[in-house]
Amino acid sequence: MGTLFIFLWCELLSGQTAMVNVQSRNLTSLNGKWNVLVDPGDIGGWKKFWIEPKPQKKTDFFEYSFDGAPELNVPGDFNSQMCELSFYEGSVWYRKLFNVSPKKDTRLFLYFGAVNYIADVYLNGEKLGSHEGGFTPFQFEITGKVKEGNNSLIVKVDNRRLENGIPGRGYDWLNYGGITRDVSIIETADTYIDDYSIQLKKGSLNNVLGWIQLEGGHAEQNIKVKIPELHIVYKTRTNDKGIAKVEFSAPFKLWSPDSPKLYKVTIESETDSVTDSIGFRCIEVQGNKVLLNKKPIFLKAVNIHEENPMKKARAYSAEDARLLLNSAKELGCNLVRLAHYPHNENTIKEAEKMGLMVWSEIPIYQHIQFSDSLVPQKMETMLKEMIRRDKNRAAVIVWSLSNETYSGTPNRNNALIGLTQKCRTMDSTRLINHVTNTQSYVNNVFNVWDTLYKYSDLICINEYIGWYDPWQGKPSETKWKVAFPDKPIFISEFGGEALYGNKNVPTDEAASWSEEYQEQIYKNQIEMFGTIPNLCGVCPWILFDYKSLGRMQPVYQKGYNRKGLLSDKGEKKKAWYIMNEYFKQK
Ligand code: GCB
Repeated sequence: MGTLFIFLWCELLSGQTAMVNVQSRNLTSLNGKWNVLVDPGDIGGWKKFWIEPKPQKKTDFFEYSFDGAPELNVPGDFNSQMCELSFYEGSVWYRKLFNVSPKKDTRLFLYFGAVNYIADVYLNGEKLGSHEGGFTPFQFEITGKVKEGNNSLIVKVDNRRLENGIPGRGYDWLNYGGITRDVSIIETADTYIDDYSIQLKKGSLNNVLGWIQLEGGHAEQNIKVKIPELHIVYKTRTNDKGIAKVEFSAPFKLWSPDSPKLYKVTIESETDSVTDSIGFRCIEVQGNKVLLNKKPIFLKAVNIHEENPMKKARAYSAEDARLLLNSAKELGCNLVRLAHYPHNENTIKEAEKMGLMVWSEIPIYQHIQFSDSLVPQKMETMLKEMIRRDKNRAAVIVWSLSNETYSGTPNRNNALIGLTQKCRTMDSTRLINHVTNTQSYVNNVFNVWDTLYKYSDLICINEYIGWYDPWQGKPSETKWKVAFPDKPIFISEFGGEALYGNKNVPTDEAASWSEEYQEQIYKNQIEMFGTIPNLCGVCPWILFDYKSLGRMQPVYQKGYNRKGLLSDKGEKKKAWYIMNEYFKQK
């Protein structure tokens, strides 16, 4: 087995406890109603009976109880489910009672799709562990800890912002807290298929290069990878560490937005078997172009937050995903930038089925404390968790590692350059980007530079000319000075705010918040796009108006960022039609 291959595998899995890849697993859902105790004063931590069973004697002091406590839906954010928690940032304790009958020679894991932001997890009064990070999955092995019959699972969730959190203290979206994604029990064989990577080798249209990892006492086993539709039965064997390299070729019909082909892929060991739906495609940058399956592609993108505008809640289900993604399709997109954190798995899978490429990012956003000693480790863990979950999804073409971090911040460059290198060793097959707004716009000359661009496959620029910055000449005469002029340029954000229905008012001032003002920004931006060298795509900010505590303009915003092309009720603003027309022409 090649040393390079072992290195890639190790980078991705190192430091992780067993983390069962949940695709096609036998899952027992713990979704549904959970009892909750809201804990604004943080007393649950020292009143330890919160995590213990009921008092035994009548005289036992007993001030708090999950029995009879209010209920919240899991998955779901707590802010949208109880009006007194609308803007809450603090602790909420959740409890679920459940029954299991553990079988002999099987292992059980407790899986959380995501909890925002810190989760402390207790099973039958015993602490299983903690997890930090609001948008990636985690799990604990509960074999031998879970009892036959009744069990009590308690999760303390704390969505308070932390100075050294990721994201940090300041961000422009609602801090939805809670158990926001699925909770399940996974049952596996004693030695089980823990994880696998089955994707095309970088630059190839037909060679698969990947690996399989078994976990458990019986490490060395015969393995088969089957793709029935292509009559593939690839045989290999795991080594004494449970690892097998996978390398074969096949005449794949490639995944693309026009033809989002997925194959049923089964991996069989002697003790276990899993089935996944996998697409095969090749994404690369050559010179100043982005190539999908070796053909140049213009990235017609839109930014999306993980919020269902109709429910005014954190999105999590396949239905929520379809609402957001169908709207992106209708706009004419072939790519969705899932801002600014990894979105739920349903979104990735639905996008993959409907032929939308996905840009996935970790929430290294603006105010990160790079000089805090804990931050580098947190960044790396989040990156690993994102890649681990979605590395087999063909739709994901970009790992984006940061957004608008400040170039003058101490340790920022070292931390992010290091992270980029780690990311390339974990997965070299996708594009890796940083988004910055290290720029100046003077006398109609746009100057773009940032050390991070050297390490980024695309030059990704967020700019809000016409909104935060006034035009300084004719958009069609904008001049560009770009460091690293040979790379493709992607406008990852642009736009301005308008309240839907606010029409036919003076259009020449931003303060009018009119649809016409926003429409004009889009017209000007499109003229300017014509001046950008190596433009490979554009991505308006944003698809729907969305909730944000920082947006409290009392007449027009009222707690919403109004840069949506669609209102929070899904109504099309005038700018929507401009963007739709542009994408049709591209
Ligand atoms: C940005 C940020 C995005 C904001 C947006 C805005 O540059 O990347 O998260 O929400 O601007 O609306 O100002």
